[in-house]
Amino acid sequence: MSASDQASGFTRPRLVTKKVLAKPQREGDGAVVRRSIGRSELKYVDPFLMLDEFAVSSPAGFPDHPHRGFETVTYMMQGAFTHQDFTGHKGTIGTGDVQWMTAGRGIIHSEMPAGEGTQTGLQLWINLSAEDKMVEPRYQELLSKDIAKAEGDGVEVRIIAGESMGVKSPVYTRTPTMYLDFTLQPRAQMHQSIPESWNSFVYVLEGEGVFASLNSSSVTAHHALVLGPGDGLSAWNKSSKPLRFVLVGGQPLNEPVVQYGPFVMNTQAEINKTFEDYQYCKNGFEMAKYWRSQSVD
Ligand code: FJE
Ligand code: FE
Repeated sequence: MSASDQASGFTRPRLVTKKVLAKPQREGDGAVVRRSIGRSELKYVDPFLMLDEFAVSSPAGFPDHPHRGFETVTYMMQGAFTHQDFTGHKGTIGTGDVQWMTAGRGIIHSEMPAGEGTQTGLQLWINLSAEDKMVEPRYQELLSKDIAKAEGDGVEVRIIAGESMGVKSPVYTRTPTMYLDFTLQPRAQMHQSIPESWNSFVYVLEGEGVFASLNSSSVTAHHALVLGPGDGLSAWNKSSKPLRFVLVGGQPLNEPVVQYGPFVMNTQAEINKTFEDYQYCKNGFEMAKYWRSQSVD
């Protein structure tokens, strides 16, 4: 065991089992996303259904659409997004802010860029267990200034969910989840423990990094790396520019998944029921009857 392993307390480093490049594709109304989790080569990393890196300029965006059965986590990288939902909840998140939305039994909302130019960020979809799929919708909003941070030895981490370097996020994760945003200066390295039974992946945002084993080749922006079994991850920045990536991990649900776009349930019968609820504005979709988002221009 090396000194750094001892410091972070893991002994079985995870290796990379899959590397996927997220190429730009169109989604919503004229928006462009780089989808990593959720594309055909990487359908589901239980409990994670989707990871999109979005880049959107007005008038493109994600107009009125429903969700049921999972959570969406929106993390702004640059610029701002305004969301409005059918319960009257409305707000704008800016650079570095996080909106953690538990859609549960049902949300209908719009998500539209709020500023001039290109607004960028990440949206992660986390599945809910059968037990939690029909919970009341809930928001947890974290402003950038309130996000827990830790730093040292050329490493800075923003703790969206979970714990790193002894610092904990206040976010409540119904499906136990870690979501860490690391920036490594040139020559810096990181060692992060990850619960052994969890699935985990890395998504590279900026720069290039060496992940999992020191002799592996470096990985550049827009790549997702699925990690294999083990209890931690190491990464190194051997380049001359900062390296930024997110490390996401979660306890697998090990349940059947039947997805129809924005509805994610356990069985086809539940999906059929969801269509019915949506169509007839029932069981969580009551407010859909007359609601339309307002133009934010
Ligand atoms: C959605 C197509 C979509 N990625 N990233 C179908 F585009 C969406 C959707 C999003 C989305 C929204 C934001 Cl703010 C960022 C995204 C897809 O809204 F929900 C379905 N069903
Ligand atoms: Fe949405």
